Amino acid sequence: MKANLLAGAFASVLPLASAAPKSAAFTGAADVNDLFVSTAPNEPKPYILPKMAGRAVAVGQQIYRFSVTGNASAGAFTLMQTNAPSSTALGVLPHIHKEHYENFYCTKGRFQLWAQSNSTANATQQARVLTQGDYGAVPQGTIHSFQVTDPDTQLTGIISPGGFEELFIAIGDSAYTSSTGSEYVPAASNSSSSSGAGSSASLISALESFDVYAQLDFVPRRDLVNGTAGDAGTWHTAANALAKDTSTPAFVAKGYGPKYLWRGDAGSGQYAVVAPLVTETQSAGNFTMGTITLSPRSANASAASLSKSSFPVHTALQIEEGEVVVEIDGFAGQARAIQGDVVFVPKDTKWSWWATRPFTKVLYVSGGTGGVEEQFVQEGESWDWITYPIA
Ligand code: KMP
Ligand code: CU
Repeated sequence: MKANLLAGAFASVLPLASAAPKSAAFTGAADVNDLFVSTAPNEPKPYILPKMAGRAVAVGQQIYRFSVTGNASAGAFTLMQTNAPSSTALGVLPHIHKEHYENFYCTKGRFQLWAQSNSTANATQQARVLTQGDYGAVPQGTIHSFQVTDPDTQLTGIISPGGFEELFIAIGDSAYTSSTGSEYVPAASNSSSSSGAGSSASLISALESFDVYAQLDFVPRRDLVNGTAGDAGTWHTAANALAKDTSTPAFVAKGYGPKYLWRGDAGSGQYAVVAPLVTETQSAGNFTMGTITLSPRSANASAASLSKSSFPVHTALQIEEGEVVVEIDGFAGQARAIQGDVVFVPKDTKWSWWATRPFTKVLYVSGGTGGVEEQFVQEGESWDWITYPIA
């Protein structure tokens, strides 16, 4: 049943209408303009947070923006972005989380990520240089640190369970606002506070109530060759597997992880390429994430087949490339989301989504199993390519 509903979403072809006027037939119902918000809401509801919008705080020169909060996802996950200039110092001193699984996705620029399991005896310290689309998994009990090394860098952080943003709000120097939407303050670091609480040994040691346990004896290795140290050898040169369990850190270079091709109805030209980064094997079923790359909705499918499906978990889509259209029950019309926008749909909400542009790519996050990628993977075939067939 679900399969039909989702296939229908891809196989339909209503002309792209702009949002229905508020005065139209849907008396008392919302329209898609009401989806667009300026901060993540305090309880789960459908919303679209435009690029660079949302609550933000400055921690030294780093700006943290919160697209999905613990409250907005009823505790499922936090989705946030960190923009910062290049730095000669660590972005945060080495530390562990006991309760939180942290995921580092490079939206753009470059940063270095260190990870070493503290739960596996004699685990090797890993270091990687992450560029756009690269990913690092930091499960509970992993010593980790990062350093921003390019001037236009954005980390996307996915943290499970939700609510970890309270740390940044607590240690932030100030709320960050910019009427121009500037990524960060274009000014040189000129005081000790500009490197932030995470760079002070005494301050980071006082954060245990936020699930931050400083590991000040950890010495980040600097012997990287071709962007990697530790289990070197495959970084950006050969396939990267996801971790086999819930406690091993892992790194997946863009395009080098496992991939699945989902083919829509025969001859429809509807495709999805799913590249999972976290499945239930890594997260104990607490969340899943990865990327989905779509072909545009076919122009010759039947409008009558447009239908919606729901998932039993909260879903967030961060648009990476192209344009996505969404229809969500209770909101008349169609909303569009482009690069940097985040779409959030609560569990059990009927919705459909599709691409208008070739090679539209989203980063998906689900608050558990049974989410937006599952049908594509289950009905899909193992696939060696980052793109879908040419016809
Ligand atoms: C202090 C901290 C942390 C920090 C910055 C601090 C911390 C942490 C992160 C982090 C940053 C970007 C991400 C994910 C996590 O930053 O514990 O995408 O995990 O100043 O304690
Ligand atoms: Cu951390």
